[in-house]
Amino acid sequence: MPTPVDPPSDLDPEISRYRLMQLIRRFEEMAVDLTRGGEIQSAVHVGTGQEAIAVGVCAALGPDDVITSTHRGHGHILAKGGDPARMLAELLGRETGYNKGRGGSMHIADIDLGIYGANGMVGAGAPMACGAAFMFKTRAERHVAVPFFGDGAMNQGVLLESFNLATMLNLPVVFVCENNGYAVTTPIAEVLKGSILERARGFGLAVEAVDGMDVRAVQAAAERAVARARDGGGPGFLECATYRYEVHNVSAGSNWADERDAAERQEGRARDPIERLATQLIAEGRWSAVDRAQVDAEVESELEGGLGFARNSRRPDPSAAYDFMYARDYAGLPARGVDE
Ligand SMILES: Cc1ncc(C[n+]2csc(CCOP(=O)(O)OP(=O)(O)O)c2C)c(N)n1
Ligand SMILES: [Mg+2]
Repeated sequence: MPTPVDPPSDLDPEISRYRLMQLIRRFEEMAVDLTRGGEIQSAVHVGTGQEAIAVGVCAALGPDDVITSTHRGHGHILAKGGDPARMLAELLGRETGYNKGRGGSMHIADIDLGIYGANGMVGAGAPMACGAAFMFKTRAERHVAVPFFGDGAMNQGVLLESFNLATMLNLPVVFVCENNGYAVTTPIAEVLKGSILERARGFGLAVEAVDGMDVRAVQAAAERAVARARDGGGPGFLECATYRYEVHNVSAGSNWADERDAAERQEGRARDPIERLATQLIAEGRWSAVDRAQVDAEVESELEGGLGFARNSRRPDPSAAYDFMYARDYAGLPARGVDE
């Protein structure tokens, strides 16, 4: 799959961003259905509603820039060029998956694409991105590292340490906070003192608040922050206001009720980033409903193909469940037993 910075040449770049958001939306809806249906056996955290942040930010990145992601990482991974077929295979626990079926949703990574991993530990991607940025700086490479994280992660000490490190060392990092207003079911306003933006500004980060439901606005803000960081102008911080459509996570057999206010949920959905971009493109005379339906059909067929690939792939043999878990399984490292 081409990376978003290298869209199919026949597509208007904005239409390719629509396509990518739609791919993420339908991938995650499919993941939810497969999980509720029992075919995916681990929990999935989906970011339906939040697609514009992943797509807008990754549109500002090049192939050598890196991202770190979260427990809600499918969108980031797809936006940086991840292969939906291998991702589905991973979710279905197949050998052809990104982690050979041993990791599931929260461990998908593709180092060659600059995807330094989804991450089940809230906030843990931020210091990893600082490490990557420190490497770029040490090697005098003009690349940028972008950690995505949620509003809840703003209360993790490691985030604050990362902000300090990034400004003290003037690292090429752009922190991207996806503020969906909740950490699991806790409204962020009940647990975060002060303001997210002012907290980041206090560390000397160049901050900007952006409508995370508007892919154009996200991309423009990301381009400013990435260009500054790339030129040695210092780390940045984007607070992207967004809304998560689904419950916090979905797992087979559990059916969490959504405790959020119905009017709030409706309001969140009314800001839909995909509808918004489609409406803009059609109103500007650059696209038609027919062309949109064609792109949507292509997305469906790509995902159906990916699901077929995943379903037809082998499951790991249970006796090999621990293979590839430890670095000793990789070439060049001495073989060591699990108990050593
Ligand atoms: C260090 C750590 N603490 C707690 C958890 C449990 N946990 C998983 S997701 C989550 C909420 C995270 O909220 P936020 O950062 O806003 O991300 P969102 O889920 O809203 O995308 C929590 C507390 C965890 N995975 N890691
Ligand atoms: Mg949140």
